[in-house]
Amino acid sequence: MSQTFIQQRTERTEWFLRDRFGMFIHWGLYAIPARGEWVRSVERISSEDYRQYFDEFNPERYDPKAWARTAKEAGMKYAVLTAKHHDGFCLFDSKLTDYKSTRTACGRDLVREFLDAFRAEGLKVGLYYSLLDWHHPDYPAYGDRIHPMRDNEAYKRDPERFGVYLDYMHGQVRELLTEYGKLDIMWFDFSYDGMKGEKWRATELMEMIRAQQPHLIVDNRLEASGEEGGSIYTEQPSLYSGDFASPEQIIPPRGVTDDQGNSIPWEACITLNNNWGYGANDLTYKSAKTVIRKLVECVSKNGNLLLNVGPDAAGEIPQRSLTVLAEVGEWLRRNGDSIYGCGEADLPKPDWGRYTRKGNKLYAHVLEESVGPVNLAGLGDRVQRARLLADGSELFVTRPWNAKLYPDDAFFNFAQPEHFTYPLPDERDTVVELTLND
Ligand code: H79
Repeated sequence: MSQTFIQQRTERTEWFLRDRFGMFIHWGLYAIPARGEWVRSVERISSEDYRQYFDEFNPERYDPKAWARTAKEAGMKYAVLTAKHHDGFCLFDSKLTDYKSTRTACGRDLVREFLDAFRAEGLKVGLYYSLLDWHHPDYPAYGDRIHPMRDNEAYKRDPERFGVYLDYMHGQVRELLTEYGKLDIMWFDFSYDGMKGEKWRATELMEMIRAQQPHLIVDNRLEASGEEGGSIYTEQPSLYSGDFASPEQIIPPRGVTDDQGNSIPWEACITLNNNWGYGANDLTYKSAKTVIRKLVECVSKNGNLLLNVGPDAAGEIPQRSLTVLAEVGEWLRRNGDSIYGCGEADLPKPDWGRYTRKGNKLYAHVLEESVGPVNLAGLGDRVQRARLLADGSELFVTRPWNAKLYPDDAFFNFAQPEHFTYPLPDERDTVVELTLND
């Protein structure tokens, strides 16, 4: 039974593991305070005080077609938008609440427009849906570890009524799965303390999801993850273990495997600066070089990168994010063959960078300039030819006079006749395509 489950997971995630690079979009009322999507919790803001942002919300420059072009040109293959974050505000026209974008001044179903625009660009689409809800009157508040009203006794709630919230939550997921066409990913967030697994009625939820959209892939956050356990890391996952692990703000040092050492699908979700939701004063952006190298690191460990943008209150992706994404896309346009459809090489990590691999194509991501020939440890006479991936130009597999001590290794040079000093053609990541004999 679990074997079948893992087979199904392998089939469902095939496109996902091929696509490797996606866009995460955190957007909601919290774009107005512009201090991140946790602002209500961090500053213990009541629903009443948070109401001003609902009354004000009117993102007139929301142009999802422009977002979709940005994602596409960045080389991203899929995108995941927050249909509802922890604050409970819905970016879709749910029949189950008035706390939604269609009841604000903007009056638009932001989710539907997002889905239409991204599908039109040929991108796969996913929705993030928060299991937590700081707006719903039946979600635990007083005494909950992170609810904005955790210290306010007036927000003591009847635990018997948690079922009312669950009906609402399940109902909204059903709406998203039945009223919005084919989705590719559902991204639930998150389980903590006792709020995990069957506390969410997770089996029932997953049965509904699998019945409605069997191809859909789901993250692993209906159950506790990491040090708290979680059965996706075993060979006997439960129905709600999900299809992929979701390390957040970390790239797993050794990739992600189950407890038997089998690789399992995973996706690192990472911010471009230090916030998911728009942070007006957060200018701590990663460089394109860092993003490129982190994407390579994920793929070299069999993982995906879901890179976040936080559009502002007007509906625009911040210019600094656009600049970084454009540069990443420019690199991917010429070097994407070393990312899409690739995975780990099953070779030790080289001194000078990383490997990715697809069949008999081995991609050397040279991050550090070498002195003399570049060493391909253990590859002996397995390398047929070497090309600079960015332009297809010939590089030189050699048996250098000064490397006779290393008969089990292969080497390549960037020039012929051989040189000893090679400033890298792309200091962000110079990719060399090696064709292997086997
Ligand atoms: O949606 C994004 C985050 O809001 C959400 N997951 C990603 C995808 C997330 N939920 N929980 N966490 C992240 C981890 C919790 C971090 C916290 Fe904190 C540390 C909560 C309180 C202290 C970060 C720092 C958030 C507020 C202060």
